[in-house]
Amino acid sequence: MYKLLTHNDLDGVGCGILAKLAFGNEVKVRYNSISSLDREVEWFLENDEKETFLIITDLSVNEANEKRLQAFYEDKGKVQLIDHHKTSLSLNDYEWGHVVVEDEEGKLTSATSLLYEYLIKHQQLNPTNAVTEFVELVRQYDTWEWEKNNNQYARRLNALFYLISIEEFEEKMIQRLQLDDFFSFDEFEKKLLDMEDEKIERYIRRKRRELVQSPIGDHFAGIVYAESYHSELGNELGKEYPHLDYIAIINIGGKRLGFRTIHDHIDLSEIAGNFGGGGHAKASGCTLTDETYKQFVTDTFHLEPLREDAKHNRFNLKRSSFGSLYQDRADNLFLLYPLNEQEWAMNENKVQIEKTFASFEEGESYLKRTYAAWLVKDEIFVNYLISEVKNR
Ligand SMILES: [Mn+2]
Repeated sequence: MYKLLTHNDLDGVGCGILAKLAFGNEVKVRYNSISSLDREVEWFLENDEKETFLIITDLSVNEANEKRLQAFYEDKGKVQLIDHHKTSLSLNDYEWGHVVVEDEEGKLTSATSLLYEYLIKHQQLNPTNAVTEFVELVRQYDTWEWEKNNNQYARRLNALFYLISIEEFEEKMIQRLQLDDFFSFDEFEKKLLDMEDEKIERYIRRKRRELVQSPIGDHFAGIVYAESYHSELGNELGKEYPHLDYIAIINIGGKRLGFRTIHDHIDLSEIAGNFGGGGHAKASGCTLTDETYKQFVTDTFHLEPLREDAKHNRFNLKRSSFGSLYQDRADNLFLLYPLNEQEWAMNENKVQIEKTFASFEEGESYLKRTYAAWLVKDEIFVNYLISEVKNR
């Protein structure tokens, strides 16, 4: 018998699906949150049969269980832990620990991709096209590579995962991976996913108007309240406001704080770590404590949301050689324009400020961080230009 204890997200359930493909009725799979794993491990060590091979994927154990598992292993118990989180790397010190963050080719791993390799190597599972495709989609989603590759297939696989129950997802996928030559969605799933996409779009449009910004520690954060679609929301808001180092998403009911970034120079596992949480470089989270509540909720509650840049302009465009016109809540007007190939200048109410910028992005970031300014509509821009001409 095998027992698999794994995470309850797509990557964790991907492991469950592979284990069932490999072992069929010979494996019992339990899906866990990060916080419930240690209880499950203790329960296994106290109650399960000695013959059962314990596999743990996509999660790591606390120090006490680390010791218990080592004792279990020394006592001829069978255990294998497979994970890809940086924070678990020290478990490689044990013979039963296999933690790889990046493979030999420099590709980021996921628990599902590591387990797939493991099962193939031990000849417990035959690789097929469909399974290989499925594993790659899960890996791309879990490592955020899908975003760089714009792999909508991977994104939709995760969306489907959250639209149906884990049991239903498992069953559908196992059947498909056993029967089909290639991995694909059926017509009903496609329709369901299209409807979900539209719903997310409307949700994000609404949330966009609620975003506030604030310096937090050494960083500049965007802050928004949301209970669902954290990844999509963090991603959209991050792209919309590149001057923000990261987006903090507050779930008051769940007492959780999620962090998302689109920037490579930000390591969110570190930032969440400072607040007692953890995760990846581009997505992490922590509990809403008294300290984080004060910084992210109390101290920002009075702030006005950021105004959105005008979307349908034909003339007042970003990076334009004529300049791009912005406005703040005090009705100040800012024109950001190129001086030459290497330098951008800024006029505040028609007077050039001393500071210049190495790029449009740098200038806009300064404008948005300092004045929370937004790109104005064409109408205001045209009037501005007319008055400029008259003054001359
Ligand atoms: Mn994972």
